[in-house]
Amino acid sequence: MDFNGKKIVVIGMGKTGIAVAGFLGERGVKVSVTDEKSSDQWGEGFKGIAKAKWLEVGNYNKNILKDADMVIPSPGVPPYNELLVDALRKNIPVVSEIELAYRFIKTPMIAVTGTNGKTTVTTLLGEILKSSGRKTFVGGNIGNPLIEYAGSLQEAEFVVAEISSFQLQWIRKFRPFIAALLNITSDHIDYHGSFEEYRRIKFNIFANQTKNDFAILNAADPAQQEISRSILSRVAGFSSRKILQEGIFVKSDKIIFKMPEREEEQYPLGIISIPGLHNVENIMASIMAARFCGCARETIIDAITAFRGLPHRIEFAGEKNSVKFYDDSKGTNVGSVLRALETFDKPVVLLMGGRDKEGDFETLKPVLPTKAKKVILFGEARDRIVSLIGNNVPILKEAKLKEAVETAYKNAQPGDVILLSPGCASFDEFANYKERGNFFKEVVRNL
Ligand code: UMA
Repeated sequence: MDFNGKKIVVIGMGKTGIAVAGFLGERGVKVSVTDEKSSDQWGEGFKGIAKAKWLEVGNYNKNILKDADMVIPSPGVPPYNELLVDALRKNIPVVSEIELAYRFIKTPMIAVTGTNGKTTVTTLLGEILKSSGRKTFVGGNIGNPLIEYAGSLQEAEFVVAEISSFQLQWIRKFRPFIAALLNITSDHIDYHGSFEEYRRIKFNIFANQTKNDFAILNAADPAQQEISRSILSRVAGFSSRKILQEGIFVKSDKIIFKMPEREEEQYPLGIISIPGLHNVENIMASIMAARFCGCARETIIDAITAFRGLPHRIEFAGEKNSVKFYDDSKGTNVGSVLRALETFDKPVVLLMGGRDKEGDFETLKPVLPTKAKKVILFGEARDRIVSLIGNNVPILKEAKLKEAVETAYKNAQPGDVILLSPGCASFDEFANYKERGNFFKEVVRNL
């Protein structure tokens, strides 16, 4: 990319926008930044670049696009944002931060996407590679923008990148040598406009792969199987539900990995300590990616055995009078609520709610009577959820999470499980899902 004398507009001054502006400024670009919030609410890092000569702070309106050669929106800026729409109308190239980073990253990249499980797979794969003695950068949607690595000395042997649909929206050449799509269920409809569009954007992860690359897909998902026909790279499927001719699958108490021109390998299911069939799938995708990177089976087994999962994902959060509490605050869509419910072998008291993302809560209607004893709804989304899940399970409503937890506890009996799996974003009450999960644990401690 030739940046000489160019003007690039960066929209959004959170983690991504600030890192992108710094990266471009150091390379001689005139960077114009803007944000819908006032500058006192911009990310911490802004102070570090605020006085740079190459920086211009612009108002949040179309004038900022004057003479722009490129626009780089932060992931949270939706495609219907009026600055973006205007940029496209004026034929100004719009690219995402991961696209920019990709153009500069020389290290082989493994990209992991999916509605749920991507942080788990990204983290575990990073652990496996590191235990194999491979220096690895783990980044992307997980928290540290890829552009930070692009601007560094790039000393890693592999980059493992968690990639969201928001980041895949504006790619052109982004091409990971291994791309994994774990699953797709409804999410972020408020951003993408429809499930079909969300799915189309997710498939972008394979768009530029060639025959030397690997595509890891869920072999039990008909939509993914359909798309696999148009993927140019080598497709490797995983399934926890059916035996595959090739790929990775579960057979009795083992995971079997079977690929042409490779000896069949086995991994005992007993090495997995994180709960649920969805995590078996996450582990299978991680094993395949790790083997394609050349990690040894024994090292993979050791790393999986040591992996205890991540906070706020069906995490045990304490016990009071024989009532067990689980924090699944990361469960921000309906698919993840279903997975969390499936993990327990008896009906739970379910805490659900927060800020709605136009979630497809009607999917829960047939499941709740068998999986939940009671549902306590809270937050902005509570009334919409009631209208979609029906009344064939007892429902109570509270405005805030604290009261919802207290009501759940009052309504629980010894031996019950109280599960926070909100199926919604946290932003109506909290800064993010971590803050919500930590608050939940604190309320539980104080009951
Ligand atoms: N903003 C605008 N106009 C808009 C929208 C936002 O100006 O239309 C401004 C906001 O006022 C704010 C800034 O943009 O100042 C925030 O940008 P951002 O929301 O893109 O947040 P970043 O801090 O850059 O963090 C992003 C990802 N956030 C989102 O995708 C919403 C982080 O993922 C990611 O870790 C980080 O880049 C580094 O790559 C978070 C996330 O919630 C964890 N991701 C979603 C998810 O996992 O479901 C996709």
